[in-house]
Amino acid sequence: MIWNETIECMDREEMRKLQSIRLRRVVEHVYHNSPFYRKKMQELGVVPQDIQSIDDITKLPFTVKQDLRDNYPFGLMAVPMSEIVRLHASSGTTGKPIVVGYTRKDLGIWEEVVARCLTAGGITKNDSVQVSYGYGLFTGGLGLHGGVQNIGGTVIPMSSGNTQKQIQLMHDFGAKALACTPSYALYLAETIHNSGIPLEEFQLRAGFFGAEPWTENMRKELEEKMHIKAYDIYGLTEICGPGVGGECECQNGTHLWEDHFFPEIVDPKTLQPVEPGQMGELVFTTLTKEGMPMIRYRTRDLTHLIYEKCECGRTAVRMGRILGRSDDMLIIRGVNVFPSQVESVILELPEFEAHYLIVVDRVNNTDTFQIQVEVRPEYYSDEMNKMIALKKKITNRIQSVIGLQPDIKIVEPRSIERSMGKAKHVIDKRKFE
Ligand code: ADP
Ligand code: K
Ligand code: ZN
Repeated sequence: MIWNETIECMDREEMRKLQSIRLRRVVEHVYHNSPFYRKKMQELGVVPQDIQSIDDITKLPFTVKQDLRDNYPFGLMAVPMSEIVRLHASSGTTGKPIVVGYTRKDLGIWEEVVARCLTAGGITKNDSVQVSYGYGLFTGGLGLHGGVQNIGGTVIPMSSGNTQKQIQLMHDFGAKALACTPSYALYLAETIHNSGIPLEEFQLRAGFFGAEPWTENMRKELEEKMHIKAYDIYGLTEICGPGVGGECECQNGTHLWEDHFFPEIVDPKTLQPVEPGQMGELVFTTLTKEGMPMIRYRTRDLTHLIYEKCECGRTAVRMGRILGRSDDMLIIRGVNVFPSQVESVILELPEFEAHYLIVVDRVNNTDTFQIQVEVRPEYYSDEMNKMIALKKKITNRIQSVIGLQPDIKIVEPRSIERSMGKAKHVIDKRKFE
């Protein structure tokens, strides 16, 4: 099932023509209506006439998160506030929040792309979708909400939290799909299991998980725990929110809706485009946004793009799993570590749950690398030897994958705090020195 076949399956040359037309239009728009972008372009000596085709995109300046902070709150709006019908914001980790504004047309585009994602995951107007992303300034809740309504499905606007009730209503209302972070999905799965209600009494068959990095092993875990198909949905506030891309039933990369959000991959150091298919930093240009267009926005997300046509029939470019944000990369004793690598190893071992916490510190001028991980109840034992053997097993495995010996702390089942939104997997105490 394809929501917008003309676009999603468009011949790639045709797509480039469409992107070229739209790029010219958005560049005109920001040059004339956004003092911020006009100034940036003038600094590079670029005028709208220099941008004729999508290939000219590399002539345009990059935009970074700090630009949004420096222009807080409304400095990047390219339309009068009377045209802005919705604001969203992301807290970020430090400093001022990032604020984005949408015109009515922008909201329509958002509803369109989320509809594509849901349809790609097999959801139709006959289905109900429980939206357990947070509602409010965070884009997750209202983003999915708009998409479900657009396809004519039944939205169950749960928001996050109230976990017992989530389970009850999911059961009673017969939700076909669940949309939330993978961390919260894991928590919900555990709660279903503990509720004593047999899984067969739920009608859930798909999950739309995103807003944080997750791994293939986490997908397997969630699919097995809930008897569903788990689909990736990707997005970020600056570009529009969830729905910038979504996975199809082939589950082989996340299709990016490149008629609206043009993706590039650049080397994060040199900012030059990488060879097609190589890993680098994902950069987006919004081709159709009115309220707050983004030109070459650096996401900090590390991934690669796949341009071959997908088996589902869509030609829309696919993105590989996001390794993490470059900001999330830990450098421990000189070794680069992404939390997603740790997650992947933990989930390969049947004895452990997907709940973990990485604690990094510096003691006597040396980095310490502790991983707290929960053992599954059926493997938990009072016998010292058994636990020591388990610890050795996971230590060796992580050392061989990451190249760094961790200090493993096996903790009791259910002792690591559960997350209802984006999970916090790292405590880096070195930052507070
Ligand atoms: P914040 O910056 O406060 O976390 P956002 O909700 O805008 O606010 O977060 C967007 C970021 O979340 C993305 O840039 C990416 O790092 C991460 N993200 C979103 N969806 C996914 C996904 N499906 N897979 C991996 N990471 C994701
Ligand atoms: K308004
Ligand atoms: Zn596909």
